[in-house]
Amino acid sequence: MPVATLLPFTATPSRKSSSPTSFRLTEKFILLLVFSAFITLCFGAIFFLPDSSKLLSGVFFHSSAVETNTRKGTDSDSNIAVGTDEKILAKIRKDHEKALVEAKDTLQKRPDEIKQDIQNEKDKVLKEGLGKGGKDDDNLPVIEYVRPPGATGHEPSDPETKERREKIKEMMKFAWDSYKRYAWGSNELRPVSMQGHSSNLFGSIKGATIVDALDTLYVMEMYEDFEMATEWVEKNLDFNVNAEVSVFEVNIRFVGGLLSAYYLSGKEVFRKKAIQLGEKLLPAFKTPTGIPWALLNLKSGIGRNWPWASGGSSILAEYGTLHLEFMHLSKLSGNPAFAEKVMNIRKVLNRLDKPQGLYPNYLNPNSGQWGQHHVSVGGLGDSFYEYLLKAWLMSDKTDEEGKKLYYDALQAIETSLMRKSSGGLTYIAEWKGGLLEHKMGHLTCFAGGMIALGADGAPEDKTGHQMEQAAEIARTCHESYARTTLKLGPEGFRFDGGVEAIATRQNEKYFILRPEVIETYMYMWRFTHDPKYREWGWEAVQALEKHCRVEGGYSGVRDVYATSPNHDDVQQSFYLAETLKYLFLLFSDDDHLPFEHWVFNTEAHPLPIHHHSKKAILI
Ligand code: DMJ
Repeated sequence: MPVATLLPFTATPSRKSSSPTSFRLTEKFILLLVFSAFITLCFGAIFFLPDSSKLLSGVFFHSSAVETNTRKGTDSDSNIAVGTDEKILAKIRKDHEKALVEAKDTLQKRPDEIKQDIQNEKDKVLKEGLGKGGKDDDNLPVIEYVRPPGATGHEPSDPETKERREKIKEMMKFAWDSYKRYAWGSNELRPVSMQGHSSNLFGSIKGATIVDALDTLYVMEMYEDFEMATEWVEKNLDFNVNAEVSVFEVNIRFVGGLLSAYYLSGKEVFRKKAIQLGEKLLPAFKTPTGIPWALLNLKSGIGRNWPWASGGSSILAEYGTLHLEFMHLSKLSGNPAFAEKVMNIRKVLNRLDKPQGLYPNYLNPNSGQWGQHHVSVGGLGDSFYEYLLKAWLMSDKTDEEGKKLYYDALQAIETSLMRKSSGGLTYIAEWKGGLLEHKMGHLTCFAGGMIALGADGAPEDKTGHQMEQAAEIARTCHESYARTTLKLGPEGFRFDGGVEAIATRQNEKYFILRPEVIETYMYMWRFTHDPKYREWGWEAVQALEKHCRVEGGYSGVRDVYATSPNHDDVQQSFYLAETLKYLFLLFSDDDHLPFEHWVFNTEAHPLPIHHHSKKAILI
């Protein structure tokens, strides 16, 4: 068969007529090969390329268009139809060529480039959203939620640890179920009288236990209860109350709890509620210095200070424990006001002289001057120091000012307040107008964990030294438990009058389910893996079970030196937020809420670290 007869499809009419024999046999063969390769490529492109839907729609759409046009054409249109056919053929050829070029481009891309293209498309869509104002229905910026690593954990491989971890979860279940049963919607539970309890710290805001417990339910994978709590928050959590609240307590428990619940679950309702509440707290900063009031009426926006606080002062641990939450509020709301308020507190403090480098607990918000010179790393002072360190850590170590303020303050504490008893116990005393009071509060015991957490970044090779200090404080606080009858720690213990780590005054002998000692065990365990910290934690679990567990939940006790417990009938919300969470983490692997990605607010609500190098939570 002459090869020429195989060519009518490719040779153009002009070529054919002018020189039918102008192709040699080999040329014709090559042309045939090129033609077959072209057809094969077209089919390959149609069926196997990632963007095949586009190609298919292109090819099939045009094919059917040809068919439709042909069908539509009448006999009288035949001349026009010939011209149209040529045009259509030319278009088909052009589309095929275009598709081939696109297919070739895609094939040449590496997988990471393809991924990047997809990301760019996504960003474009989000930016278009932002272009329109970038606001959602609640007028909040559109945020792409990314769950930070370690929000959930897994069972430890060691059977004893696994069993202990399970036990803590059972305790949480009992505390939560009891609250659900007898006090649902109230702030706290009265586990002896089995009814609700409301402290005036929260005004008439309700549900403190629900909000404080949200993240613990999540980290313990109690998802049904988490959903139930979420629904309550959605339908009932209301801040439009005509009542006075403690700005500090509402911030650490409610704002902190809502923020953590948002970061763990990604549920928008928590972001929305946290911001709403944050906005309600802003009027507290309307003072001549910007140092906030301790108490605020959420409806009128009128603030004041505790009547007992020296000369109308604001309290260091209260105005100094807003930083972490407020920085996150600015991030999540796009409103810089929150961050500005807490950065201004630093400015005011920076301008003041500090006696021996120490921060007095009282500061007058009108004059900007210190009140009574009382310094404490326990009540009234404690979490101010904690938030300096954590502000630095949460900023991915970019907040150099926070870092310096923390290590300078710790140095002053070491020099002026840290002492060793004759029996060899290290403690942090309190300072009143230049005189030391050799007393340490249960609250002060959090400092072991704080010092361990900061030891790694300590200047001048002090890491080892600070780890030793942290371990010594943990030991002292353990002794304060071990030296009682109930094996639970007193509210305050002394190192004078011939005693060490023992409460001598009746009003310091109570235990209200506080977390600080267990918090320190958890940090010490993470940093040292010394098994004694888990053992000490387990001792506390046994004491809690024996003396605090009652029919309707867990209760504090009035005297840890008594032979049998006298219950105070309050299941504090921080028992679920902190004590049980820290216990659970003590018996969990380190990759559950790892310190590289999370910091805990002072109520043990985990907040993510904003990693600047990576694309983190915010777009
Ligand atoms: C909690 O509300 C917080 O830990 C706060 O910083 C101090 N007191 C209680 C728990 O003891």
